[in-house]
Amino acid sequence: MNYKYSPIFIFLLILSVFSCEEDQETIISTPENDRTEQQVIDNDSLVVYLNTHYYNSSEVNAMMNPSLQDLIFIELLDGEVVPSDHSLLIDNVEIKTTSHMDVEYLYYVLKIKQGDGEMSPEFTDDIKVNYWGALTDGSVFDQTTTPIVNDLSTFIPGWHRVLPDFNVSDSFVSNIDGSVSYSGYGMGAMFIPSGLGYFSTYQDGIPTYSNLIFKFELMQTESNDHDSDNIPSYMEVSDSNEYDLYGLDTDNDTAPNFLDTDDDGDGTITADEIMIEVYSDTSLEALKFTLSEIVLLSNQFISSISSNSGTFNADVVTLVDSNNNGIPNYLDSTESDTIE
Ligand SMILES: [Ca+2]
Ligand SMILES: [Ca+2]
Ligand SMILES: [Ca+2]
Ligand SMILES: [Ca+2]
Repeated sequence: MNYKYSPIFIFLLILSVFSCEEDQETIISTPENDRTEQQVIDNDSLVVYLNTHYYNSSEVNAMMNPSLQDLIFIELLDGEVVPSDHSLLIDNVEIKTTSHMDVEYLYYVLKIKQGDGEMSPEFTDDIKVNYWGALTDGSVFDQTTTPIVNDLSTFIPGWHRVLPDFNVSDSFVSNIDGSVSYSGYGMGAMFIPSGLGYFSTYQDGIPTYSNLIFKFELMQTESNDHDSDNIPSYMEVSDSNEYDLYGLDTDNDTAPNFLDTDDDGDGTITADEIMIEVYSDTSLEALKFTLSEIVLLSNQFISSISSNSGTFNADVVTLVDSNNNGIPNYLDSTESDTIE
């Protein structure tokens, strides 16, 4: 049989030609911009924006619960002065610095309300938020109409830095239509360079290397322990980068610690290598008081309070180090005592 001219051969030949074309496309695609160079360009453009836009400061600051729509950014036209009761953004934003992918970034936060609730999210926690996102040319690429709940760790790096600086709301009421109205929530805006956003990745409505502006309302937060090993995820991050969940894999089994139930790979699950004391009360206030009276050692922490059919629970976790080598049992594969 002559394979050379068989339909299958021709089919494979065509397929291989297409594959080659695909490979060529990959090769000629534009290389990613240098992060440090891009940061300089992005920061210049953000500073221009903040110097040429003002907001309705008196009005929004006087509000109990300002909404996303209440905060308005207005362009300062050539020769115009900032109207009274308004403020130029550059005079009111907090200038922040952070390191991401070995580059020093500047970003800017406008704090309207800190938030009256006690809790602030860790970047690994679930958050309930309303937000509005736009480019510096004013085009809006995304906005919520009702609050969404999402895992903050899945958001862009800029959000990881900004949201933990705000507090949640301190009260809410349920409306007749089933919706919930929050009061005393944290509210503000962030102005972030592309390197803390999507950088070279195109998103719907967001060209590559776009600086991003977000307004947000932070309603609630809930602690995440992605692998349910009783070590909250914010404590299972890289030693060198507090925002890197994937950079810590103690037992090198390719499962990062925040997704690994046996972090040191010694065959005893993490939950059995730490000590947990459960505190319960039917009164949340009473439980909080009890917890506030506990003097915590440096190897102890209190897990977040959960509620279960009328009872409030909190765990006091002790990271036991049986052989006193400075490494707690759950991260020490040489130490496998099980604690009951
Ligand atoms: Ca965990
Ligand atoms: Ca691991
Ligand atoms: Ca773990
Ligand atoms: Ca273990």
